Amino acid sequence: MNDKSYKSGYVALIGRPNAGKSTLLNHLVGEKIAAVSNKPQTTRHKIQGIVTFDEGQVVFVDTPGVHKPGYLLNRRMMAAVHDAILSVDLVVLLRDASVSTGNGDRFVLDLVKKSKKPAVLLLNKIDKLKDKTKLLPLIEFYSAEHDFKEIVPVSALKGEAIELMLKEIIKHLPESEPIFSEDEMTDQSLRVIVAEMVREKILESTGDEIPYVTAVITEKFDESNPKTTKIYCAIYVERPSQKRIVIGKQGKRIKDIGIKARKDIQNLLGKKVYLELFVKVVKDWRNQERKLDEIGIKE
Ligand SMILES: Nc1nc2c(ncn2[C@@H]2O[C@H](COP(=O)(O)OP(=O)(O)OP(=O)(O)O)[C@@H](O)[C@H]2O)c(=O)[nH]1
Ligand SMILES: [Mg+2]
Repeated sequence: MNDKSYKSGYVALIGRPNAGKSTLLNHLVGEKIAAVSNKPQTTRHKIQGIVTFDEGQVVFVDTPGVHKPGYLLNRRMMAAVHDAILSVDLVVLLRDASVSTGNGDRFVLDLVKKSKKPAVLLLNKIDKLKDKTKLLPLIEFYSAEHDFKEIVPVSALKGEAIELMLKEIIKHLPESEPIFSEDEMTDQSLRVIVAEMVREKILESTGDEIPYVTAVITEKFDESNPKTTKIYCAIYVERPSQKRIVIGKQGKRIKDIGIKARKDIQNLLGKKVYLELFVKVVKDWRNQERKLDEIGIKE
């Protein structure tokens, strides 16, 4: 590591909900550490993913999608975005290139501009574009609006152009020793990752309302048995009617959520897992400071 040209730094992934930030983070670290779903507002707090390679180390900071905050939960989510932008060396603006530009896109662009940080634009989901010339007006629009260091069309899902993107990003980071040791992957505890895997499966298997009113917290993580890790997670909802939805007819939905989450958790731990889920009604948790602290959505 005595090579003078070694570079490292922090890079924030910023964008609208659903742009593909967490998909990119997971691809970069090569493990599923962040929940991904087709529902907006999947990510609720900052998640670091550390990528170490020959030329440098990049600490990517995944953030919640930029949206108008209503509850205290959402205000904290947006505070996490601002905090991330302020604390990094470079900002990556991630934009879903398969949808047309709206007010939300302009709002995020303004955030990036105001930050005065060096910025790279990623036009994501290019695998969805049959006609790649559709990228040209987007590139024109963004280059007229801001002096992006680089503009790279990518597919986070398929892993297209990700190596190229890393090369472009590293150019703009300071020369420095690695920040973390080579084997480190994330700042998230296993408890939090596990809870996020469970929440992801809830988002996948429920309709539009439930995702917003659900939180998951790992209450017990018992590794005393070397063969099987026992994990107990509480699922918060706000009303008894929502509890019934999450549990499903004869407990079918929650069983299904448990089976799918357990599979992901076993993959991550490389070990057998016993997973127990239970649903708690916690009225208005989205506006309760203490509950949010407990869940890990910090001020
Ligand atoms: N086709 C395609 N789909 C993608 C790509 N990247 C992400 N997606 C999908 O887009 C949806 C949203 O992905 P996420 O990674 O959760 O998006 P996000 O930006 O983290 O969203 P929030 O956490 O809500 O801000 C998921 O269904 C992903 O599978 C891509 O490159 N191509
Ligand atoms: Mg996300």
